[in-house]
Amino acid sequence: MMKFSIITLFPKMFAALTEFGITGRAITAGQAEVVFHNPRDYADNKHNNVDDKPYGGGPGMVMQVAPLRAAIKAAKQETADAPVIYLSPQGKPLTQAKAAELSELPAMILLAGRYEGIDQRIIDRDVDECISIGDYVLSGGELPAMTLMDAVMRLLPGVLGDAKSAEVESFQQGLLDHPHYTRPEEIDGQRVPDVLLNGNHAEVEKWRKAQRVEQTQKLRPDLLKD
Ligand code: 4GM
Repeated sequence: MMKFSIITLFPKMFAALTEFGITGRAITAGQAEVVFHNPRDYADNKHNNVDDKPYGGGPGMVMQVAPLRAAIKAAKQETADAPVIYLSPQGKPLTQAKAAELSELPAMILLAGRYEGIDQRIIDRDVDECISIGDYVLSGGELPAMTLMDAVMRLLPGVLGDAKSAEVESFQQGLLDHPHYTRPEEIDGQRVPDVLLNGNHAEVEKWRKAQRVEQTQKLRPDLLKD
């Protein structure tokens, strides 16, 4: 059982992950648990504000230390020695290898920021690791947190069927997937490759491997560099 503790101002966004598909089933089947801590619940002012103007001026707002630190503390009390991971464009890139590494942990605390970011002192003292899902900026860390959770959850034992588990291994070999086809054999003049119709399993596997190498060479040659 993997426990994800999420620090977010918008816990409802996570329904996209917790209520649908393979990730939803992982939770109902007890392979993963997701709990939320909302910094808003720890705000000390009467309007429950959790942001303030940046020192030094400039546009936008910054998430304050106190409510964020209180939410992290509450998460830590439930999950001793879970790393605090901040989703940020400044983080180390999320890769399949990183997801596999994280899937070995019993728990993690994911910090999803809003506004222009969080006070640096949270990063300096409370955050163990910064992870980025790619070189672009989103309006909050929730989608990056869900992306990381999905990548990790599908690697947990029993979450995917045996067939799907083989697919996971395929990316871990550093190659793209091969093309897929289903019925009918021909549609609008487009035929399924003959090799897939012959029932020769060894030939099919050989073709798929060749396709994976070819697709990777054509679409992502950077993946073949080493
Ligand atoms: C800027 C600073 C993560 C933006 C702090 C978070 C993209 C990623 C945010 C922040 C994010 C990423 C929130 N956008 N590339 N937006 O992983 O928390």
